[in-house]
Amino acid sequence: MGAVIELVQGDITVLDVDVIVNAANSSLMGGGGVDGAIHRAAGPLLLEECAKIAAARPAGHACPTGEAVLTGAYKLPCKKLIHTVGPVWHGGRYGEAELLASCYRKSLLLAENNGLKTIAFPNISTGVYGYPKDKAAAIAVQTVRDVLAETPNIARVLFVCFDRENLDLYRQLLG
Ligand code: AR6
Repeated sequence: MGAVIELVQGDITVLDVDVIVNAANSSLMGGGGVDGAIHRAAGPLLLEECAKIAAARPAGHACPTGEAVLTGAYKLPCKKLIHTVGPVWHGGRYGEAELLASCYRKSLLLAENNGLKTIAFPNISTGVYGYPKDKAAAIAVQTVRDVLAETPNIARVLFVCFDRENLDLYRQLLG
């Protein structure tokens, strides 16, 4: 049985899925955009858990770009959070595509290995980090389709688009 891929418009924090993915930065200490929205909705215990993870790792490298970390979800309706760090867009010749694909891949594998069957992704790197939305959407959809072949327990993947441009791009790619 293949997983279902769905497109959703709006705020990822309200979704009642097993796990939502956060587009974090490598400090894991919060920020703006979807990261800010997730921390506000989850409450201060999320930052406490992130600070503990950060304290055990090299300064500023709590989660390196392209990696993913699992935490509790606290006041959010989902069960868990995955924090992943997308690449900053520097023109496309600095491994950005591989790093962005790695965010989707590592997040799906982390969900699979923790028994989380439904997962919602924001459009990683397409806000403050400046990744061109068309290129990022193509990588997101292709990577998720590829990795789902290795994650038999994942039943549902939601792409959550906050802005209209991303929604239109994903609609085209998903048909
Ligand atoms: N629900 C779903 N998507 C959202 C929401 C929301 N509530 N809010 C924004 N988006 P960004 P990045 C979309 O900037 O580019 C933070 O400061 C937004 O429209 O959140 O990966 C971190 O701490 C965009 O399409 O993340 C990092 O420092 C997408 O989420 C840095 O930003 C990603 O935009 C990460 O930058």
